[in-house]
Order: sequence, then C-alpha cells, then structure tokens
Amino acid sequence: MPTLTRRRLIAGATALPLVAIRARAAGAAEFSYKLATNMPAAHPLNLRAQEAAARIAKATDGRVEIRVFPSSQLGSDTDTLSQLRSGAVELFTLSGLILSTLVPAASINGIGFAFKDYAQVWPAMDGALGAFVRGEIGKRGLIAMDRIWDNGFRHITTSTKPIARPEDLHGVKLRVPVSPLWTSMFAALGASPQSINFSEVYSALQTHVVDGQENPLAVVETAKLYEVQKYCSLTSHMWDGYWLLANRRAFDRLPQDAREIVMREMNQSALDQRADVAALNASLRGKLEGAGMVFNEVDTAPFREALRQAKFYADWRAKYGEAAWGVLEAAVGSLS
Ligand code: X2X
Repeated sequence: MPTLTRRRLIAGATALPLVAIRARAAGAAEFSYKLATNMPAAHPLNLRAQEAAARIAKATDGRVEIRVFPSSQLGSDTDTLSQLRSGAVELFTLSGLILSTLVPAASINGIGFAFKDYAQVWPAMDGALGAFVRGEIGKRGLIAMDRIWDNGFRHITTSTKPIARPEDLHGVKLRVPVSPLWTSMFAALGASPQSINFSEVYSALQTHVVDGQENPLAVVETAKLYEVQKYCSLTSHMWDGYWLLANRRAFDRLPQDAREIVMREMNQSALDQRADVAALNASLRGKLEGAGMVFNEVDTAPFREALRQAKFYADWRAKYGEAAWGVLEAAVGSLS
C-alpha cells in the first residue's frame, strides 16, 4: 500500500546513516549553472546549447548541471550582461556588438559589409580576429569560449516599404540592438535608429513604435517577426555572432576536468549550431514568402559608398586603433 510504503520510507530516512545522506547529496549536481539566451526556444542556439548541457551532465556524472533559459527569461540583454558580471547568471550568449558596451573591441566583426560570406567569417573568428576579441573579453572578468556561435548575416525588414537604395532608409525608424556601432551605422545611412533590446522588438514592431528592424532570417522566422513585418531586403549588411560567455569566478569554481568538458562540449555544439543556422538562412526565404513576406535583392555598393562618405570606416578605424583594424583587414581585405 502506498501510504504504508511512504511511512516506512520516512521512518527509515530518519535512521539513515550519515554516509548514505552524503552519497545522496553527491548524486545531485554540485554545480548548477544558468545559461541565458535571448532567442526563442526553437532557435538552434537553444537546441544545441541544450544538447551540450545533456552531454556535460553525462560526462561529469551529473556533477555539472547547465539549465538553458531562452527568450530573455532572465532579463533583457542589457540586464543579463549585468547579471553575468555579478555572477547571478553564470553563462550567457551575447552578440559581440552588444558586448561592446563593456568590451569596445568586441563589435569589430560587425563593421558594415566587412565580411562577404561564411568562407571569410569562420577562418577570421576561429583565427586571429576571434583570438584578439577573446583576449579583450578576458580582461573584463569574463571568459569567452573559443568557438563563437552563429547569428548570421543581417537583413533589413520593414512594415512600410522595401529598402533597395540607401535613400530608402532616410527617416525610417529602425530598431537596432543596444550598441554604438549599430546606431552609428544606421545613422550614417540616414535612418533613425532606435536602441531596443530584443525582448521588446516584437511589440515595438507590432505597435509601430518603429517601422523596421534588421536580423538574420533564422531570427525573423523563430521570433515570428514575419507576423509584424512585410518586406525583407537582403542587405547582408553585417555578420553577427554570439559569444558564449562565462562569469570567470563561476567558471574557475569548476574542477579542471569539468572546465575542460564544458568547453569541449560547448565548442562542439557551436559547430553544430553553425551548420543549422547556415542551412536555415539558406532555406527560409521560401517559407517566409509563404507567410506573406515580400523579398528584394539589394546592390550593396551604394550602401558601402554612403558609409564611406559619412566617414563611417575612418571613424571606426580610429576608435578600434590600427592594430585591431589591421587584424580585421587581414581577414576581409581593405575597407577604406
Ligand atoms: O537583438 C538582436 O537583434 C539579435 C537577436 O540579433 C541579437 O542578439 C543581436
């Protein structure tokens, strides 16, 4: 009988020897860490982070538990970055461009039209450019795992009109993430950029606080932005990725072997996630058209010329400094 069984267990529990209680406690995770993301649960960022968490639990015999919190559940990107710094959140995936509010050099991969394609992105981010940025991140009490996760090449969507030439952006109220590089770039193109955290984007578009936004197709799809946007202009104006960041004190609390397991499995999942996002970004156009979005191709040369004339490249070169700019140009060719 259940009642009897329970009573007997409870009675038995009081008599458990200390060693048995200890053994039970060791079965629970010794380290339970939160991993925050701003993406909806269905985005490959969360799916692959979840897989890494499962492999980490297994490889550490349950000592390390990582719980993934999608959709900015723990707070906006700006809030979560503060929580990461204080240690209230131990792990966080954040765009380097947003991280640049703390680590200025981290936005460098987002310079307008710097990267042509993924064949340029991965060697740079897995090579000298990524190493340079991770070094800068390391100076601020955070650790960035070696492999950056993909967000993708960003395109502009609006509820009002297609964007084909820079002039089409003039006066357009465009949501941008909270980051000086984004604001500067769209101001240079003549738009009216408004800094809004991603957690507020859907409602800002729905209520027409802004006319448009810019994001890779995997975000437009998984966050259902197609419900509140009509046009998608394929500008590919920058490549954006997510650093998987750890609070250094929290990470250093892990035993050496667990640290290595976490890094290994997270880096593996980053590679898996890159393949997912590339496949999605290549295949989603048809699906989004089916949902009613209207696409247009864009000649990017006039956009680049507008940035050049607004001294965008010269200004950011001065801000990053010659050494950093040299590392970027070594990967993508001359930008001025
Ligand atoms: O905020 C955005 O637009 C997003 C989801 O792309 C980033 O995390 C930078």
